[in-house]
Amino acid sequence: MKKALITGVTGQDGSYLAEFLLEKGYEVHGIKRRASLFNTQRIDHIYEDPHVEDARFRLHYGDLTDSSNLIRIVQEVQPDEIYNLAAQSHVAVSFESPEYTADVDALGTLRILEAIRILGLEQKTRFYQASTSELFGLVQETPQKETTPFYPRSPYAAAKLYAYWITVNYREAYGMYACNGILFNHESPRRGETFVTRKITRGLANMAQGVESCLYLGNLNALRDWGHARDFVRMQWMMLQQERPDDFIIATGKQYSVRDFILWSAAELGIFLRFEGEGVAEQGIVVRVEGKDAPAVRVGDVLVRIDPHYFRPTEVETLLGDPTKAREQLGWEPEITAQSMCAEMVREDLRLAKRHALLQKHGYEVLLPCEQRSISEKN
Ligand code: NDP
Ligand code: GDR
Repeated sequence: MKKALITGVTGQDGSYLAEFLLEKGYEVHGIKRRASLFNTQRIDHIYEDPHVEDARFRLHYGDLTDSSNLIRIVQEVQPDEIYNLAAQSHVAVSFESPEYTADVDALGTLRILEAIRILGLEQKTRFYQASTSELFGLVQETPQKETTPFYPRSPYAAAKLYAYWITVNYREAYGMYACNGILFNHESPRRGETFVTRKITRGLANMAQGVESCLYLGNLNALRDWGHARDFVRMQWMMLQQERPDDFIIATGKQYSVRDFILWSAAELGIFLRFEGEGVAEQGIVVRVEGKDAPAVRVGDVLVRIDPHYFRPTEVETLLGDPTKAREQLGWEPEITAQSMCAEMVREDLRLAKRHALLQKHGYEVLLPCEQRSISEKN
């Protein structure tokens, strides 16, 4: 039985990858951080009681800033494959916590590579690094390929640039099987609530049910190549099954704006919006409401407003990936379109919003966590 170790197992990708590897028959170990509240919501459904002798899913406390802890876990698990998905992954937050972001995202990667080397596992353990399209930042070529020059535009991207090159370096210096997956944005109903897609689907679903009153956003013109996390974790595994390690772009090859994503999400709820105004005065106004999923919305309501707080000091305006190498060398193709992913996210957030509204209606006091309220949300 193959053993995999996943850092960031409690995150969006970690949860899908753990499911995927368990289905493939792996023994899966995950590193979770100690938190003052439970933080395993995304993996609770696959959790196995560790007292069960043949449990195939095990969690270890750990942190990418703690090398002795990482060495001990790698020593204990002796993994065939390590997927390094843990990161401070929010670009806007990285401007607020640049040093911590560098510690986790850049040095954290080095710490794992060193753990493999110190323990003499260079020939046994294959390593996957969660690299990112943010490396292209101020894009030098469109679409972006494996050969496109990098130009990072945030502390997050600069930290991930170090992680990218240290992974290449350990492959070349020590003959390790180490790969970078350069992933473009990928989303799902499990996406963190402060990334733009989830913020939109959750915010609009809440407004449709009368749980929130307005969605505040930043740059609506940003263009992204959005895929589904489920498609993308499959490719992460495929990259470690090749004869030789290599780096690949993982993208859909299609590009849409944040504004497009808002319009799709609203339409899925039966709400039709028109954008009026320019710059920070731009607003998304309801022009038609159809169906019964948006009982709290009226024609003329302003559902979307711009808050310059969400503008970034340096923005990545446009990203579009060319996944030709992944298709030709690995036979990988994304199966889920951005539009159907958006619909899936809206349906799931609508289910949560309906539950919330129902509890409120029956007199239960339910508060949105402060970070989940559009108005007070920081990122
Ligand atoms: P998430 O933010 O959902 O998950 C990040 C994970 O890292 C969480 O499990 C988090 O733990 C964990 N983590 C954060 N800091 C530490 C730390 N110091 N030590 C140990 N664990 C830590 O990210 P995604 O699942 O979306 O992304 C996975 C990886 O892929 C990340 O490295 C991200 O940068 C990268 N990436 C993501 C893309 C995307 O579009 N989703 C695109 C390209 C790259 P906790 O749950 O406790 O917070
Ligand atoms: P990104 O994702 O920065 O591409 O990083 P995010 O969803 O945060 O932003 C995408 C674009 O939307 C614009 N935007 C807003 N973003 C947020 N979060 N909140 C807003 O209110 C808002 N309004 C407009 C942003 O300015 C940006 O242009 C994600 C992360 O998963 C990274 O870890 C990963 O490496 C990259 O994708 C690829």
